[in-house]
Amino acid sequence: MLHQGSWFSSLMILSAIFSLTSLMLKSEGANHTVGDSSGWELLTNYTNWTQGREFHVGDVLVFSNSILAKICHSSSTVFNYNKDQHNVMQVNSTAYADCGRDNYISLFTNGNDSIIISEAGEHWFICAMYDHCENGQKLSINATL
Ligand SMILES: *[C@@H]1O[C@H](CO)[C@@H](O)[C@H](O)[C@H]1NC(C)=O
Ligand SMILES: *[C@@H]1O[C@H](CO)[C@@H](O)[C@H](O)[C@H]1NC(C)=O
Ligand SMILES: *[C@@H]1O[C@H](CO)[C@@H](O)[C@H](O)[C@H]1NC(C)=O
Ligand SMILES: *[C@@H]1O[C@H](CO)[C@@H](O)[C@H](O)[C@H]1NC(C)=O
Ligand SMILES: *[C@@H]1O[C@H](CO)[C@@H](O)[C@H](O)[C@H]1NC(C)=O
Ligand SMILES: [Cu+2]
Repeated sequence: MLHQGSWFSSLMILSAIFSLTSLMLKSEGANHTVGDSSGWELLTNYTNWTQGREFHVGDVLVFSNSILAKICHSSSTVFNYNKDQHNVMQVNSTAYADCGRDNYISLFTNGNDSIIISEAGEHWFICAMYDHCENGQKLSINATL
């Protein structure tokens, strides 16, 4: 009896530790480098990039430069996306679909923007520079808790 009881409480403690650990790991939040090695640019299909990827509240979307551009400018500070060429505009689904730039939610123009996903659901981002959005520089993600 005593044996069984202590075995049970050990199990309880173990499972408590396990759920606490996974909670802590979860609260850390993953970094998603948008476009991976391509970064935030014109030639990447960001719908493809989201395939097989999970986004959770607390994760961070990092909009930065491509690996190639990093290598080309390796000795300078140009590790960011070219902010004369691109930006990151968070919009609603309508503006995502028609590349509307008039009523945006937020605008990021740093060249190295880390955007924390603070809510579950869909989030839409476009590049509002030139005709980049019309040419497909847009990202839609669906985040879960
Ligand atoms: C995400 O990136 C930030 C800033 O570079 C870093 O401090 C943090 O540890 C990273 N998180 C993970 C889970 O890699
Ligand atoms: C995106 O994926 C589709 C289908 O999987 C493929 O046909 C297309 O070439 C991909 N586009 C890019 C830019 O990789
Ligand atoms: C870009 O942002 C990341 C994460 O915040 C940081 O680790 C990195 O040093 C930044 N790079 C530049 C060039 O500012
Ligand atoms: C997006 O915002 C525009 C402008 O405020 C609005 O007309 C439109 O209905 C919104 N779309 C959705 C799906 O909420
Ligand atoms: C990106 O690829 C998807 C299929 O994965 C396709 O439906 C979509 O039209 C493509 N977008 C562009 C801008 O080519
Ligand atoms: Cu752009």
